[in-house]
Amino acid sequence: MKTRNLNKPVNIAVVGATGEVGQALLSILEQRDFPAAEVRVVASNRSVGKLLEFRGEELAVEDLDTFDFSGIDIGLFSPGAAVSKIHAPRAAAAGAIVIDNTSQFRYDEDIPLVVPEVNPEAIAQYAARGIIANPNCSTIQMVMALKPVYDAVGIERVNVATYQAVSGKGKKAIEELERQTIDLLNGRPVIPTAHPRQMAFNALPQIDVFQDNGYTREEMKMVWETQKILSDDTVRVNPTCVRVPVFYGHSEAVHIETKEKISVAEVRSLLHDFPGVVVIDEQQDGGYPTAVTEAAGHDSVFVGRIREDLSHPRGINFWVVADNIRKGAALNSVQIAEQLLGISDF
Ligand code: 3JN
Repeated sequence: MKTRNLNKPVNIAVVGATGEVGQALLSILEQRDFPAAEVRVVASNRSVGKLLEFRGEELAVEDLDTFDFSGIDIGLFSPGAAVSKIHAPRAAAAGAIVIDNTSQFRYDEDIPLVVPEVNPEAIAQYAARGIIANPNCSTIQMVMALKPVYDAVGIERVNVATYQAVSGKGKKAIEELERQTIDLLNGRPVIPTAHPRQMAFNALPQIDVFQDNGYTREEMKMVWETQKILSDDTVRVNPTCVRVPVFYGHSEAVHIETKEKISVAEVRSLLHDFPGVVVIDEQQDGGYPTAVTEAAGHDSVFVGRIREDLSHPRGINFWVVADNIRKGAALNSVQIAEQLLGISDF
């Protein structure tokens, strides 16, 4: 692998630029004034020639199949796992450092899986293959809230139920929720295509495909990724992932069992001090964060409803919301890139 000089404005390729995460990558690079000399937008040949706006300019989408990554310093990839499988190693071989948003490389031992506030030290391991994996959205917001408690008193077990927005499934899923909502309000029947069952006015206990053990792959991602990010296979994770009719922002009800007893006040204070986390926990009507009112369009992970588990001597419960497309995907990738450049500021 070639080495890159990252002490100068860098050349960036956004791969999968026309998707939900790709679009967010562009707007976050712009908002954070990322020191990019050049930004190229790359996607499948269906989108070639489409124009995307960046820093007041129109960028024409280029064809991933023929795109030459030499000259690219950092590739921000979100094209789907099967596509990353082919093109991320090709980009890395050409000398780019790839930050990949798909599940393709997350579980490979020699690929770091990084949430910059949680395990920034893992980034250095990118040198082996030139690829850094970005975790799944549900994992990212959960480990942001677990980490300060884990460091303080250890965590034995995590029970989590997610309430995930349709944007996690992409543009077609967003459009289907819009269409179904309108159809149902107008008394018309709905025929699901993007979601496995009716999505509007409903909750679906399935995200991604079923595994042999009866869990879905989204649920198993939360198990595998939490253990890898915390570098601790002894943390037991028991997830149920549910899709809800929300457009942007995932919510999670998290129940943890700690190794040593910790008070609610201590947990609140640890979370308050943790970078990237905002605590809203007023124990009155509406005194908690929600996906739509706090998370959507914002960068922080919001935590509320912090309380003792009445059924366990070392149990703590809380509620976590975050924008699944920003901190759950694009923002986390850009923060990894900032770490590579030594310009992170949390
Ligand atoms: O559904 C969600 O809310 C998150 C989905 C993420 C997702 C969707 C399709 C394929 C992923 C992911 O990031 O894990 C993948 C994948 O790369 O396997």
